[in-house]
This record gives sequence, C-alpha cells and structure tokens, in this order.
Amino acid sequence: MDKGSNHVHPCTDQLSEVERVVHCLLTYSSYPLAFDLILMLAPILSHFDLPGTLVKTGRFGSGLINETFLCEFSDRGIIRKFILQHINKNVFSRPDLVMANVEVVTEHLQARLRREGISDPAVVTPALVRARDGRTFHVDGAGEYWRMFHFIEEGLVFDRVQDNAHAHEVGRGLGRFQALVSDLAPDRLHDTLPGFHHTPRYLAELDDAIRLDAQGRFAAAKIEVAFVRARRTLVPLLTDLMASGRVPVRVVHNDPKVNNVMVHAATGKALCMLDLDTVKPGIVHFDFGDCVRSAANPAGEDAPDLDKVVFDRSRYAALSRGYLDEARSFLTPAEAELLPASVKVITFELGIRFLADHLRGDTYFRVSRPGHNLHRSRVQFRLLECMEAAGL
Ligand code: GN1
Ligand code: MG
Repeated sequence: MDKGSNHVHPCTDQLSEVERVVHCLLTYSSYPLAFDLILMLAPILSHFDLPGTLVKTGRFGSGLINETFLCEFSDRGIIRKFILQHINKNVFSRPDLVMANVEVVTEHLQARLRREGISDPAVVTPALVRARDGRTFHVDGAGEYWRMFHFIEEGLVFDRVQDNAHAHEVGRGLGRFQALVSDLAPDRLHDTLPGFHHTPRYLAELDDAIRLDAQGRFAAAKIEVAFVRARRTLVPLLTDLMASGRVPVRVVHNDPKVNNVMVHAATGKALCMLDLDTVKPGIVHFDFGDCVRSAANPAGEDAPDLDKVVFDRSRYAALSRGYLDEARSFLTPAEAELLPASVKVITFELGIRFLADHLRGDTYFRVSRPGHNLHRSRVQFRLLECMEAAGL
C-alpha cells in the first residue's frame, strides 16, 4: 500500500485509547457515520496502514462466528474499500495462531497466482492489510483481535445457491482452492480448532448438553434428539476414514459453504474462497461434504419453511462436476471414490452442532431469535432425510 497516501492518522500511535477516539471523532465528524460504530471502529482502524479518510462503514456479510465490517475510505477522490473483522475468541482461543495460518495461506495463494501471471492477486484473492506495527492483526485495549483485508471489488457471494451454474462454480471454487494449496505442507499450519470435524466429539457434546439441560430446553427437542439417536452409526465414518490412512491428510478449507465461495460479479465464475480461519490439515471429504450440504439445498441453511428444504440432485451433480474439474488433478482414486460418503456425515454433524448449541444456550453460533439454533438443526436434519430418501 502507498504509505504516502495516508492523510488520516499521522501520529495516533502515541495516543491513548480515549485520545484516539476523540481524535477520530474530530477527524470524521463531517461524515454521516453511525455514531456507535464509529466510536467502536475508528480507534481500531487507526492502527492499520490505510489510505485517505473514512467515509462509510457498516456491518457486512452473514458469518455466524466473527463480526465483519465494510469500511470505505476516500483517497484523493477515489473510494477504497476494506474489510475489518473482529475474531471471535470464544471460538478461536488462539487468534494469534489463526492469524499465523491465515498469513501462510494467503501468501501461498498469492504466490501461486503470481506464478500463473496474475500481477495483483489482492484483486482476486483475500490479502491482509498489515497493522502499522507490521503485524497481521491489532489487539485492542480489551485484548480483542482485529484484522483487515483488501476488499475484492469484483467479487460477489450468495447465502443460497442460485442455480446449477452457480452450484458448478461453488464446486469449482472449492476444487481450485484445494489444488492451489495442494503443495502447501500441512505441518506449516497450526491446529487452531482441534477436532473441528471430529463428528464423535460433537455427539459427545450433545450428550453432555442433554444431560445438563442447562436451559431446560430438552423437553421441546425430544424429536430431534431421537432423530440423532437413530443415526448414531453415521457418526464415526469420516473420523475412522482419516485415522485409517486410506486417504491423505491435506490442507483443506473446512468451512466451504456457499457464501464462502466468492464468484465474479460479471461472469459468475468462481473467484476465490473466503473465510480462511478454519484452513488446516484434514481430509478433502470434510470440504466436499460441507460444500454439498450447503449448495444442494436451494432453500438455504436458514430456510423458514422446512418443507422447502430439499436435496437437489441436479445441484449436487453440477457441484460435483465443477469440483472434479479442478480436483481431478490431485485426488487419489480412494479419495474420489469416497467423496459421496461424506455428504450425509457433514450434514448430520452440523445438525448435531446446532442442536447441542441450542440445548447449551446458544453459546457458539450467533443467533438472531430464540430457538434459532433449534430451527437450524431441523433444516439440516430435514436435508439429511431428503438425502436418505434420494439413496445417497
Ligand atoms: C460457521 O463463520 P461461518 O459462518 O463461516 C462455522 C461452520 C459452520 C457454519 C454454518 C468456525 O461458519 O463450521 O458450518 O457456521 N464455523 C466455525 O453456517 O465453527
Ligand atoms: Mg467461518
């Protein structure tokens, strides 16, 4: 970034947090910003190496874990956009290690793209904005972690799959990501979320939540609990596969749902994968299963009407074709053959996670209404029933 173009915070590093708020309020006072947001974000933004003057900011995206803001700066008449994110320490207990991983992965992706002839990879793949002290994040006075990315202007994400062409690109985006990191040694990454796709662990957490029934919610969730009990044999499938050594451990994304695959706004073609916090060693089946459970349900993860939840075979076929177009180059025969087995397991796993969180009292996934996580679990369980009916 052009350091010379920064007119905003020439010497704020020496200021206390309170002075910084006052400084920023004075700096931005002529702009129509939401007062609470500016009060919260301006002192944080002052720690990053950004051009121009903040002119607009607002919450952005629909992730369930971190909080995301879009921040627009005016730099000599040009609007430049950046993403600011607050890392959820309740989920990621070592944000410093998350950031070490994100740095390794984003730099690897950018280097690969440069070798393919893309001169400015930050335009097409996530690229970090460094803090003024050179680190990839800023820790505020309360010990909270913040990080920034360049905004990808030409990209778009959708919460729900739009059509088969979109499903194809979602699959292709995932396959391309895995191909790009296929030469990144898994041991370069920290395990920031041990047991993230260890389905038996989630079942054990559900059993604990049922036993404790901390919120007295069990009685109203008996049907869902019985649904899980009837399918317990599904649970160890992927964990056993990974332990068996039949398929290689690779760098995988771990959270490739539809809205984490960015497509090009004009062409609709897959551009890149977002949300790299969960990237770590795993098996490709974690990704394939998660991608399918997200993209083969056109009603989406938050479908208000459960009867609209379906397993759309044509979306599944399109996604698989797109995925294999890219992943064929590196998948082993055993990996490819076992891909379909992952779909029900990851759908079931997410349903179990939502249900356990509901019973615990919504301590993990952000909710926007009472019973939200219970409803989310019902969507996944309905989707699983549709997969069963389709003979998957
Ligand atoms: C969370 O942060 P977000 O919304 O991309 C979750 C995923 C779930 C997803 C369901 C770290 O992802 O595992 O599949 O919600 N991420 C984490 O929407 O738990
Ligand atoms: Mg995520």
